Amino acid sequence: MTGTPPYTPPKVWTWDKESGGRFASINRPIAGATHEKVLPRGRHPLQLYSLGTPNGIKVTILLEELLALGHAGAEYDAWLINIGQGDQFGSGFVEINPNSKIPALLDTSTSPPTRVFESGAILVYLAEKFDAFLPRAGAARAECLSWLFWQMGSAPYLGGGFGHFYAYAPEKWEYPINRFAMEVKRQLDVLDRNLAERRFMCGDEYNIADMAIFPWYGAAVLSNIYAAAEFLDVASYRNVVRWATEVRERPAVRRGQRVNRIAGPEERRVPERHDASDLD
Ligand SMILES: N[C@@H](CCC(=O)N[C@@H](CS)C(=O)NCC(=O)O)C(=O)O
Repeated sequence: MTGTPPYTPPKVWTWDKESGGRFASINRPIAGATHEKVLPRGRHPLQLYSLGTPNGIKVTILLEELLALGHAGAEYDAWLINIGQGDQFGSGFVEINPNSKIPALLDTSTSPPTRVFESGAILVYLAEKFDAFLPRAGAARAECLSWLFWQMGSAPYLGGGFGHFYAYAPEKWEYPINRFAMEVKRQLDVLDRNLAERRFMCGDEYNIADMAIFPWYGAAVLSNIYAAAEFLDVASYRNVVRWATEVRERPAVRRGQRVNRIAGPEERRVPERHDASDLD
């Protein structure tokens, strides 16, 4: 009925075979470094170690927005961490992110340098540092943080759940695809209802909640991620499409989306960024 092959879990799980899905070669049940590798450092105060994925571009979008606002202190070097080649398990990267996932930031303007990992923590750190794109207090700040944390909790169902089973698993199994398609459609409806009343996620002001949600849910409605646009009927979430289209047009969003990008059209790839002119 479900198309799921029969499987009886053993008493204790052991890592004795690869799952066969895409990314199987980088998945491990243990943390820590696999090899010694010192991270490179550039001339700017902010050193970003990342890749142009939805989680990575949240940070480069914010950095480009800060630079567009005139915050020269937001100049940054963006170094490529190629997760397909296991760079996230190098000793230098693990020192700044023990969780071995991009993005990770090192702020060398503090003494000693400050490490920040998890995209949401990086967005809050930078927004506070430059006092921009995050309301200072009260209900407006609570609303922004609520939507920011909504993204952190929700996107794993879209990517690790739906995307994994619809696009990357070795076979199509009805049970997990059903379960995660239902949840992703519910999430899109949450966004759609919110954006029916508001121009941006928190009202009239664009902030880090939009920057966090756009790379995942904007891509879901505008970029056919996982080749699932028709399957999920994304066009029916009209308010999300309207919002995502407006966010996509922002010059800083266009710039940020190209940083640390190693896939897609050649002219949109900027594997490393060390100067504004790398994007001009
Ligand atoms: N919750 C984390 C998720 C980061 C994440 O999942 N990064 C992925 C790329 S989008 C990664 O580095 N994967 C490498 C791996 O799992 O080994 C965040 O928001 O920063």
